[in-house]
Amino acid sequence: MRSGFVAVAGRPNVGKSTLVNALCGGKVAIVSDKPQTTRRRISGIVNGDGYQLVLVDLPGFQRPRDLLTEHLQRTVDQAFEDVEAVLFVLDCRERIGAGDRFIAERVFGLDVPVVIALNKVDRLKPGHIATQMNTAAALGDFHALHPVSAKTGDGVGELRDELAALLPDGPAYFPADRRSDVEPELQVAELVREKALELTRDELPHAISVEVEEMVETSVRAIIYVETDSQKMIVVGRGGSMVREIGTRARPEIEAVLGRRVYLELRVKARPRWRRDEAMLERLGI
Ligand SMILES: Nc1nc2c(ncn2[C@@H]2O[C@H](COP(=O)(O)OP(=O)(O)OP(=O)(O)O)[C@@H](O)[C@H]2O)c(=O)[nH]1
Ligand SMILES: [Mg+2]
Repeated sequence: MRSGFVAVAGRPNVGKSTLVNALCGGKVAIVSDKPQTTRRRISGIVNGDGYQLVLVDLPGFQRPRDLLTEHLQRTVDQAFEDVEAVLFVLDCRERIGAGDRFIAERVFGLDVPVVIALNKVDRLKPGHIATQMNTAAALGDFHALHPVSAKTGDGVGELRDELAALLPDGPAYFPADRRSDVEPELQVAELVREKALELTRDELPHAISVEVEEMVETSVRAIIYVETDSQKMIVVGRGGSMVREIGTRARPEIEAVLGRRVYLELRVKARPRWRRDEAMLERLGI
C-alpha cells in the first residue's frame, strides 16, 4: 500500500476545487466563479489500485488584506507541512505573472516534488497552450507539467497517475469508501453557500457564510450570515424569493449527501463585520 497527502496550491479561482473533484471522481469541494470560494482545508480522497492519494484542497494563495484573508492564508501555509508533493494549479487563460511567481517562490522552496497543472485548456487553442506551458515551465524546477481541463476531464487521468506515482509506502489514512474528510454538517453548510454564491455578485459573495444550526433525521436548519441589513434584503429577495431559490437548488444535493429526504429551513441574518471577528471565524471553522 502506498499513501500520502498532496497540497493543492494556486491563485484564487484557477480551478483547484474543480480539479480536486475531477481527480476524486465526484464532488468533494464546492466551486464557484467567484474568488475565495474555498475557505478551509478540505481533503479529497482518491482510493486507487494499491494506493490512497489524499488531495488537500486549499483557499487561494493571496496576500492577506483583513482578518478573514489572514486566516485563509494561514490555512494555506500550515497545509504545506507534512505533504509528499504539491499540485500547483495555474489558469492557462490568465497571464502567468507576479501572483504565480509569489506562490512559486514558496512551493519550490519546500523540498518536495511540485507537479504543475495548467488548467482550463478547454478554453484555449493548442498554440496558446504551448506558449503558456513554456511560461509555466519557467516558474521553477518542477517534477512534471500537465495541461488539463478539470471541466471536461481532459488530462485528469494522467495527472492522477502522476501524483499516485509519487506516494511512498504507507497506510490508508481513511476508510476505502470515503471520498472526503468533510463531516455532513459542513458539507450541508457548504452546499448552501455554493448556491448563495451562484445567485449573488460583486462584494456580496465574500460577505456570505453559512452555519448549520440543527440537523435531525428529517430536517436541517441553517443560517446564512451576511454583514449588513441591505445585504440581508438582497439575499432574502422580494417576498423571500432568493432564499427560497437557494434552498431549492441546495436541497437535492443535500439529500444526496445525507441519503434521505429533508426539510431545509434557511434563515438570513446580518452579523456586522463577522469577517473581522476572531470568535465568529473560529465558530465557522475558518
Ligand atoms: N472552462 C473551464 N472552467 C473551469 C475549469 N476548472 C474550473 N473552472 C471554473 O473556474 C471557476 C473557479 O473554479 P474553482 O474550482 O472554484 O476555483 P478555485 O481555485 O478552487 O477557487 P478558490 O477556492 O476561490 O481559490 C469556476 O467557475 C469553475 O467552473 C476548466 O478546466 N475549464
Ligand atoms: Mg476552491
